Amino acid sequence: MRSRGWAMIAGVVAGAVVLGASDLAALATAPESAPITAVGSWLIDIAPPAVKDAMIAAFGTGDKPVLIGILVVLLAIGSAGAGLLELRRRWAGVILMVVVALGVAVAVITRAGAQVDWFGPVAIGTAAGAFVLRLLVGRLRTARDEGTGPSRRSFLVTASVAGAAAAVAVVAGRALAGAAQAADRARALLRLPAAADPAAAVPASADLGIDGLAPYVTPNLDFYRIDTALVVPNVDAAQWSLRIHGLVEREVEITFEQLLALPLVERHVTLACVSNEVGGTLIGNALWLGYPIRSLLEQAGVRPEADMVLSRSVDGFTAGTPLEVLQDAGRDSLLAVGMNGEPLPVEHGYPVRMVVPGLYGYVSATKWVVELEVTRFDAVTAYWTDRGWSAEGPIKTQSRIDVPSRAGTVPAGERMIAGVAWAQHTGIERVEVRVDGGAWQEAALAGSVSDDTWVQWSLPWTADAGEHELQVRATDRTGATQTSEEQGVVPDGATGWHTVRVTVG
Ligand SMILES: Nc1nc2c(c(=O)[nH]1)N[C@H]1C(S)=C(S)[C@@H](COP(=O)(O)O)O[C@H]1N2
Ligand SMILES: [Mo]
Repeated sequence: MRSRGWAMIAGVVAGAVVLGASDLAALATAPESAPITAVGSWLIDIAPPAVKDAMIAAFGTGDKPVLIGILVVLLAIGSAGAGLLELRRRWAGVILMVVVALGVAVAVITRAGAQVDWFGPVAIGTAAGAFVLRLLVGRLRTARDEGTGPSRRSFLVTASVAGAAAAVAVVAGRALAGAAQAADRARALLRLPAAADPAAAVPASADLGIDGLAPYVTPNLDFYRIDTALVVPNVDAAQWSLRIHGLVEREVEITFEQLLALPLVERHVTLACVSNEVGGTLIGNALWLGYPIRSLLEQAGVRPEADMVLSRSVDGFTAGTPLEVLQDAGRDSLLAVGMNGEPLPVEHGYPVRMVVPGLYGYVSATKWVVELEVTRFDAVTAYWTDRGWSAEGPIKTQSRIDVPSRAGTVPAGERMIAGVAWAQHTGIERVEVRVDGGAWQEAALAGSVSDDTWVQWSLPWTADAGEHELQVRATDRTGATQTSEEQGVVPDGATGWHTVRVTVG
């Protein structure tokens, strides 16, 4: 191989050293200060909505590993370029690294909760990488100028050692960062109090027990996850507090201990994401334990001119929720601490999140929540509103066919068509199914605990061999039937009838 090829390898090794050294340094600061993570979360913040929506649509919950992967590839390409530059001209590659590092530094310091010492990882990583680049390209140059072998050999030895050290540092850094998650350990030790106002028992009739049909209550591990956090916030419950301020008579601040000492209620609520396509799976039903937000707002004394609560997460995310929904005595809007009988999983908002029946998550379900600002819709905008989504986000009535699934062939004969339907806080009145554009047939509805959850439905079907098109539509308790008009998820949720084509054989 010619010197240029080796110089590119030198660059890639130096890039790996940047990653390894900065990951280790980030152990002393915060995971969010690691360069790749900081740049990734910065990109998430500034990405045009269309790009974000496409990422979620294409990769769902796997969008973050894909983003990290893209950044690592870009880093490798840029580093190879730095190697070439350095070979052409002494210091040129190092200058490229420093310029990129300055950009990364901007990404780091604009993260929510950033501290000055968060510059440490990028500085240390760049210094280590630049040192390795100079060393390796220096060896190459000597070999080239002298046309001798030994220098090339010492290049290979140095590159291998640096590369191996970088790999070990990346693996160790990631592993130690995971182990250092105090939130995981504290959560494992936490015992939540029993609810003063327990949930209604789930009737056996709520689960039809059909293979492939979403269970009435979604297990925590299967619950969809959507958020902008590249690394899950690691919140110390002992340090956590929630501040209620803004258009209030008196500011209220509540600690985790105080929250747990309040009379808690437990309710089943089905959470849904506005990015859920028709037929999509960004929806789940869980049993939430928490304290009514309405009672906290009462303590603070809301001023009459207010009409919105801007909830803020420790990670900088915000949601704007209509005040009247949060104050509604007939609606259990919760400051939740428990999910399906456990403390909130860290990725679902530990220690505290919001859950509001009937509203999409982006306007209501703030995870790792630390602040409620009582304000006005005409005074402030929330995270997704700034990115082209509607300020208000009531969940649209929807229905989904889970069985039979699109994949594979359905055996001919007596089958069940089954799925779920939801109109949170309004309730599902009726679900209808039609086959091959024929007459609508009413499906049987399973049981449910309240209008705040989805409901399973089923319809027996005599399946004849051939291709068939199945469609579903739901009618809510206001009498409104889902529109057939297809609308994408932007700006306030998808519409249309879920349609599944199956082959019966
Ligand atoms: N801090 C924070 N909270 C957040 C979000 C976020 O990006 N950051 N996303 C919201 C959105 S869009 C949805 S749909 C729900 C999803 O909650 P889950 O991940 O527990 O299912 O969380 C909401 N809360
Ligand atoms: Mo969402």
